[in-house]
Amino acid sequence: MTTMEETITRAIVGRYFEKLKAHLSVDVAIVGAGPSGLVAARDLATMGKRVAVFERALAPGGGVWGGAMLMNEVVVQSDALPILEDFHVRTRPFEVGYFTVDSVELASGLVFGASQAGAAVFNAVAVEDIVFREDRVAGLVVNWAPVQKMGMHVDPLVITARAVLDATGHPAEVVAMACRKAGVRIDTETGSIMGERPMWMEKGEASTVTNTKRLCAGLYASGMAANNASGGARMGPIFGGMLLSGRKAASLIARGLDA
Ligand code: 48F
Repeated sequence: MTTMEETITRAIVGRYFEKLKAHLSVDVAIVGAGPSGLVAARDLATMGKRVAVFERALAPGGGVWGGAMLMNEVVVQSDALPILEDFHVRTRPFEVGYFTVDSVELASGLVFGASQAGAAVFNAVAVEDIVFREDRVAGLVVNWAPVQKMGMHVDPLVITARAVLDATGHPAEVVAMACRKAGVRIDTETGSIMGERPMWMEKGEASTVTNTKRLCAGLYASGMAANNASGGARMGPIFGGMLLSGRKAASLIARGLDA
């Protein structure tokens, strides 16, 4: 007779590897489950693309959970409200053009929305390198986040992708790998990472969206990663630009895939 212990273990191992095997080769691999990555994931999955999100942290949601200085509210401008409506995240009007959102509802709503749309979110998985073949970014090299954190000498595995989105936030980790290890010239004024500028909220909000683009063959950047790559300003706890950046990234990537 099968014991309950055996059944539960078989269910989890079987279903996890089913999910992983279905995403070893994807249309879009997104690195980082912050606001821009999760909006892009939902939009692309809604368009019927096969999407996997790799997030180093145990809890997807990136920099949303803690609001500002751990006060768990964030601000969103009116032009990003349609995105929040798509995710069924509630807002409260503050002053003209500004709305507040409970950051726990926002983080959980973005994760739920991306998952429900069909994107697979692999949490506690770190991206440690890229695949670079025939002059393009062609996938990700991944490992369990605790393996990376503990500095264990364990070889990684590989996810192949038609497009990769760097949504890693401030460090722009994937773009940095492409520049450092593959020597690519990216589509910025200098051809390399220009570095994030100090805080200037209006400028940062606008540049987050402008800087969201394809940086080289197979590689796009969104959110703060896009600002770091192209020299945009930081903006702190206002999130409209992040959400709009995710939406723009999804539309650029979809256009690239369909071309
Ligand atoms: O930083 P993050 O929330 O990305 P974002 O979409 O949004 C930025 C805002 O949260 C905030 C801000 C708004 O004013 O400035 O910072 O640009 O989320 C990035 C996620 O990427 C994960 C990281 O754990 C975080 O959850 N991440 C970073 N590097 C890796 C990674 C990596 N190498 N592998 C996997 N995940």
